[in-house]
Amino acid sequence: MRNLIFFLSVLYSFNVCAELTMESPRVRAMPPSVSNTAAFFTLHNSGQKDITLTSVSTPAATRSEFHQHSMSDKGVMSMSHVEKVQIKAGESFEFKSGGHHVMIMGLMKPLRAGGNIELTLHDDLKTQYHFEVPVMSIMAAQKMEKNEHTHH
Ligand SMILES: [Cu+2]
Repeated sequence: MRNLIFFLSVLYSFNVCAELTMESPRVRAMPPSVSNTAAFFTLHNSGQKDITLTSVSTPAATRSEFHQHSMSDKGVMSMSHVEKVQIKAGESFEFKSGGHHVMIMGLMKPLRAGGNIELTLHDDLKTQYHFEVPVMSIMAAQKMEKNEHTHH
């Protein structure tokens, strides 16, 4: 019995990465002249501990960062780099247009709708979470966002 418990606890520790799941991932296809784009998704932390994401990387571009959009008093939208994104235990966190997003800068080649990119999220404990994010036309991505909102 003791061995079984040990075995289960080892299994459990290997399974840590699966505690962060990604729903509705999408990255916007851009015209070839535009070298930046943004990725959106909802993250769910099914684990017992909060997860603090500190950086993001992708082989599809030279640089990527967590960004946040905010509205000034004058109604001007601007975006800024976010150092940390905390996904609380048992909760979801939404990256959406007008809010948090993954800014992808310096695309190696234009993204075509129908393809996908690899995105790796890194936390403060150096755990890496790998995801595949489908490339969508802006219209398809917006349609998905609308559907999501009517669901909830
Ligand atoms: Cu941005």
